[in-house]
Amino acid sequence: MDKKFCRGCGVELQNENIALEGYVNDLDNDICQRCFRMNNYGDYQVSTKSNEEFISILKSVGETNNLVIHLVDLVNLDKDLSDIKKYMSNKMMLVLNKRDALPKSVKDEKIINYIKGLGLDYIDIVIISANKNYNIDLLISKIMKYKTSNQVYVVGKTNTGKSSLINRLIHDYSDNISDLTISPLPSTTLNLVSIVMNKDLVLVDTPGLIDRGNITNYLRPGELKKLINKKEIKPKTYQIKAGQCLIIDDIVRIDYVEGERNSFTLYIPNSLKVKRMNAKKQIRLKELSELNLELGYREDIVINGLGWVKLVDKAKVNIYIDKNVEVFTRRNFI
Ligand SMILES: Nc1nc2c(ncn2[C@@H]2O[C@H](COP(=O)(O)OP(=O)(O)OP(=O)(O)O)[C@@H](O)[C@H]2O)c(=O)[nH]1
Ligand SMILES: [Mg+2]
Repeated sequence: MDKKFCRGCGVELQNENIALEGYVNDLDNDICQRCFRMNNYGDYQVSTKSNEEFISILKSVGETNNLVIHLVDLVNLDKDLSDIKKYMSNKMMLVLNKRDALPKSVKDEKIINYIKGLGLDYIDIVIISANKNYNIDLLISKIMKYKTSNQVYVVGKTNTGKSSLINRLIHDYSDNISDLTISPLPSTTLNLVSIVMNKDLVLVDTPGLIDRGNITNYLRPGELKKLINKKEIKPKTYQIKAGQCLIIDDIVRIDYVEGERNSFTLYIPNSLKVKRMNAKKQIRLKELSELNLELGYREDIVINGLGWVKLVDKAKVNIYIDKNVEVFTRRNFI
């Protein structure tokens, strides 16, 4: 019998092992049980596929001459930009998603200037929101302008919103009734899924690369829900003196070790609770891995998958966080 693939995530369907991906009771179904449960009950199951499989899928995209859309999440910009390009030399357009999660006061121009400062090579850059339908018309016109054949791929890190974007395009620009599976968990899409938009355009969804340093790999599903930016992030500013610390939920602690009175502005999901405390009197989260950072003027502390903290003055800080989560500094993004 011919192989059959799930219409939601692309995995090969099988009716032999309920514990394995792609399981369906009946091979007449078009959607695997994992997608069905995610779509209907919000019951999320983590995938067991490896990043190596996803990398080889990306490399296969790299063997085509088709236009590639590199999708990144604006809240996790620097890390989402990394790694993807080394697997392909296709003509590539950079699309920055989740504009709705950034404060409205930030101008798109400022974001574009930040990207230009990184010196990356893309044929064009577009800022969009797949969920809030921002600049989607502009994006589709650019896809039609740059495509080199009928096939256009959407690639990126996991959770950047590739499937959400394609769903948006399917619903607004085609008669196709397909629905790709989306979820806040890493690795929702498991294989290539081709969507016929019309006779001139086939969009291909791909599994996102897993970023080992991203915090979403190390949180329980309940905690993960708090990280979803459903609305615009409301930055929280604290005036901090050396000797004080900020504790963000049970996730991360930032101790201000040395420096002048400084302003710390947090760009993190609104549902996370922040406490400012006296560092000496507080032992909370000190059991986590400790990282010492030294910041220059106008730098951010970026916590991969969570958000960032904007500082104005020079500072020495200690960060306490899960040892697998990547934390780094960059010049102020906004
Ligand atoms: N705020 C906001 N969230 C978005 C947007 N687009 C997608 N999301 C959310 O991002 C999460 C991941 O979306 P998916 O479409 O599953 O991401 P993906 O890139 O296909 O992920 P993989 O299949 O794992 O590679 C979901 O919680 C979406 O609701 C957007 O424009 N704005
Ligand atoms: Mg997906």
